[in-house]
Amino acid sequence: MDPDIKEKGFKIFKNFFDNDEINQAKQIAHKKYFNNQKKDYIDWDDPELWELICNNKIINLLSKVFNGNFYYMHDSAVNIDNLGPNFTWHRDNPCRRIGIGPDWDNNFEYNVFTAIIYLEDTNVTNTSLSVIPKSHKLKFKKSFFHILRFVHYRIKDIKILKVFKKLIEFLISKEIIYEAGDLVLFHCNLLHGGLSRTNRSSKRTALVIRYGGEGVHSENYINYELNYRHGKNKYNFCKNKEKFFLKLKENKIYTSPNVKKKHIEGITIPRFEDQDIVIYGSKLNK
Ligand SMILES: O=C(O)CCC(=O)C(=O)O
Ligand SMILES: [Fe+2]
Repeated sequence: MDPDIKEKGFKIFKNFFDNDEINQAKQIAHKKYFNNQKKDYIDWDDPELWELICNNKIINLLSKVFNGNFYYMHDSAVNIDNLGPNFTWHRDNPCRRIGIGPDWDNNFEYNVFTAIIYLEDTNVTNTSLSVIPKSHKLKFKKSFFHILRFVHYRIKDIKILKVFKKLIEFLISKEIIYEAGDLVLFHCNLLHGGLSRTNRSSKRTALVIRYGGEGVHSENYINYELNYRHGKNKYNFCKNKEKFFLKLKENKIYTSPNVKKKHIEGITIPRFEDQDIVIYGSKLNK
């Protein structure tokens, strides 16, 4: 695995998407954005999204990152999201509490990744990505940064402690300023979060796709995405999934989404996950 990603947990690839690819992704976001009333559009059924999931440049990049086969984790979205002022970091993997559950089994290197491609500049959206380097490693639990992160989490809604929160952010995290087309690849168990750089919330549009290598971590992720979140429900509404699966197979990134529901020790399921929002797009103040 790329030593930089292995060590810090993330890597930035500047100007990864060209203008055509950026616009293709933005179109998906717009179709979703205007979907709420009619509910007749699902991005997972859209060949435009399949193209992006199987994008040659992404696949070539991942071939270098993974030592061997890798697969689509049946998890992707192009969303216009509202990043609020009560920022704190999160992990994307099922076992979000460090050290608890199979994601933290040190016998198997953690090999599930989030690929996020930003479709607008930080300067335009007033948003950025904050990451805590090395927080994907078990030894992070023993560091002082782990405690500071916990304090930050506990005070995230307390406005008068804003300066203190900013100080913690300054001490333990790295802010990634992006331009449209930049790709950030990170381990799903790295602490990260979308940051609004103003006092109010800010909207940003991004394409997020998850890929994983062989082994238990990918199996665990798919079980989580399909059986505990809304993956399976999404496919229930898709009309063309067989065509999509064929495309994934052609690109050698298909693994079956039909996995039996298994208990995951230490699982965190984000609260307030509304099925309609996940399937048809976010309800924003339009
Ligand atoms: O908004 C961002 O920049 C990060 C998004 C994110 O954390 C996610 O989709 O899991
Ligand atoms: Fe995330």
